Amino acid sequence: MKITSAEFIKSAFSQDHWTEDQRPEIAFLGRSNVGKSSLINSLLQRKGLARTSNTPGRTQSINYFLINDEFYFVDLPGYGYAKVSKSMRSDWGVMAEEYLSQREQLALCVQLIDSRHEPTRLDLQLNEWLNFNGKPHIVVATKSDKLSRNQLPKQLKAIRLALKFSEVIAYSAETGRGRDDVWNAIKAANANWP
Ligand SMILES: Nc1nc2c(ncn2[C@@H]2O[C@H](COP(=O)(O)OP(=O)(O)OP(=O)(O)O)[C@@H](O)[C@H]2O)c(=O)[nH]1
Ligand SMILES: [Mg+2]
Repeated sequence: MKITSAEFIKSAFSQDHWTEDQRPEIAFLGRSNVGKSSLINSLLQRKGLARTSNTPGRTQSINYFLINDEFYFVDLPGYGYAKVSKSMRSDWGVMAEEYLSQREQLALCVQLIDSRHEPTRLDLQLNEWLNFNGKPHIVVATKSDKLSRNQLPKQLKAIRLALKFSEVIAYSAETGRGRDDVWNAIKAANANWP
């Protein structure tokens, strides 16, 4: 994918701050610290465009990036960081849930899962929600560079078993592994967009 432009547009803290045009949106979802902002920077090969940090919960707003003037990347707040509680709503925040359920421009959800661990309860809950609601999505297994050549296939198998209806792509923001596969999924989603 040739990136001719990638710019930060805005941070939205509520629904009336969402963008107002009809360009398709690719949303990045996953628990705090899983590597959402790093994935965005790595796909765009722009260091520091989306803010990354070692402190979980860094991204608190919905952040819009306009790519090639054609589509948006949407960096959503991470879940599983705010207080522990029962429903996805209180665990994650009303904002992300509203966005996912109401956003008509949503062309693809990219769900991130840490390749080193089994999907968490909230990962499974989100994945079931995406399937149940018929939201187009792929799963990206992040930080694959932290696993050995023996460990990675085992972990991928376990993740694929747990998320049986989703395509899972191993990714590393350090090495760029999986970059072409993720871009192909994004291109396909944009091509299918009306
Ligand atoms: N080794 C390695 N580290 C990674 C990778 N992706 C992210 N990290 C590290 O993981 C930490 C969290 O990454 P972020 O991209 O900020 O995670 P996030 O999901 O955006 O986090 P929040 O915004 O807090 O929800 C940072 O220290 C990154 O450098 C990867 O592929 N490999
Ligand atoms: Mg982030």
